[in-house]
Amino acid sequence: MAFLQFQLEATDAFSKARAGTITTDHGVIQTPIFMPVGTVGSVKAVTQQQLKNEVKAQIILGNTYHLYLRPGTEILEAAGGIHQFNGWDKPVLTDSGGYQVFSLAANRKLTEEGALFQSHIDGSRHLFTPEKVMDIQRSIGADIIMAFDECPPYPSEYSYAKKSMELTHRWLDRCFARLKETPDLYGYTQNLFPIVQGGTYKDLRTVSCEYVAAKEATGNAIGGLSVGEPEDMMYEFTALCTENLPYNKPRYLMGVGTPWNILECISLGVDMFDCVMPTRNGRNGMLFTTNGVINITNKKWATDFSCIDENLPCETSRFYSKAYLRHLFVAKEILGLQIASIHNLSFYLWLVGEARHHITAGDFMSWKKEMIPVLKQRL
Ligand code: PRF
Repeated sequence: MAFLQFQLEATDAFSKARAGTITTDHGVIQTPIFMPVGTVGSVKAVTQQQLKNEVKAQIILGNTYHLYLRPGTEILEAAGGIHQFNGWDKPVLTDSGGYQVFSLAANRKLTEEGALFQSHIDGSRHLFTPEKVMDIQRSIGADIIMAFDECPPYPSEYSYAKKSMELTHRWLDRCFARLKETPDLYGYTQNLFPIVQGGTYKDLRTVSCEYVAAKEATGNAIGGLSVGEPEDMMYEFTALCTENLPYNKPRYLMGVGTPWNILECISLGVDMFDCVMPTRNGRNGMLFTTNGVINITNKKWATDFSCIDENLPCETSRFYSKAYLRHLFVAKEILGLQIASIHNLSFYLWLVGEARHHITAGDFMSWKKEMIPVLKQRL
């Protein structure tokens, strides 16, 4: 049992894109990779078998905030950790809860010690500290665990972004200290990824990258982006961060994004992505396909008996017709949510797999240039 390893396999000559392999105690991940979001230990509407066989997911995400509130660490520990509990035996990453406390919980209060909040489920009061969040992530047992951070909103004043970043850095030190004092509970190694913050200020981002890089973690994350800033600004700050983070470690851009965001950020040197978009938008009838974006509830699909996407290796995308899926959405059948979620996730995994293929083949940038307008098309 060992810390994760990152092997670079190919680098693009015309951009900063790279193809690599991450090896964890629960298996390998081929990068660039998209990680489906399984907030409460379940990717909404998709079974673990479907994730493996149809979506071809290699790693999924969980959220500390949700898993702590329900089912709680006692049950997770009794199960022997998240992999044993939900049956997903491949790699898992958990977010630290900082971001979720600030987007979901009521009566949040931030102090040096941590974040006080009330549960969005029953109003009960809790305190998340860096130490507590490390302990919870020990109990959950993900292969990759995230540092406890504060993600300032966009826009934020310089003085606020600076204070917030400094707090995130002090919390980061406490996360590493706690992790060192506590053992892996389940016989495999957990990897702590620090998170770069610093809002939309270049000097702060640079300082934060240096602080994070000095931790010599097995991988590093970029937080605080895709929080409402213009898309070009998100790219600008992603580029600044990838330039200042270690070259030989995986870089994870948190909460990004659309299919075209992902291709652009791969070209900027990002290796790992997660986003609720394929599942959440899928449940609202928005489908991402190899030909463009579809609103499946639209009348125009009522008699289109062609399959959802003929170009994907996913059986669900090739088996069901657009007309049938539209009918399921109109009739509010739960099968519709399941098919849309499986399809969108399969599309995202196909997209990063194709990106990897083109990086290795040496034509990533020309492929990306051709692909983006097609992906953005509204059908
Ligand atoms: N921090 C953490 N999780 C996150 C973010 C962050 O900044 C974001 C921002 N896009 C998404 N998820 N811990």
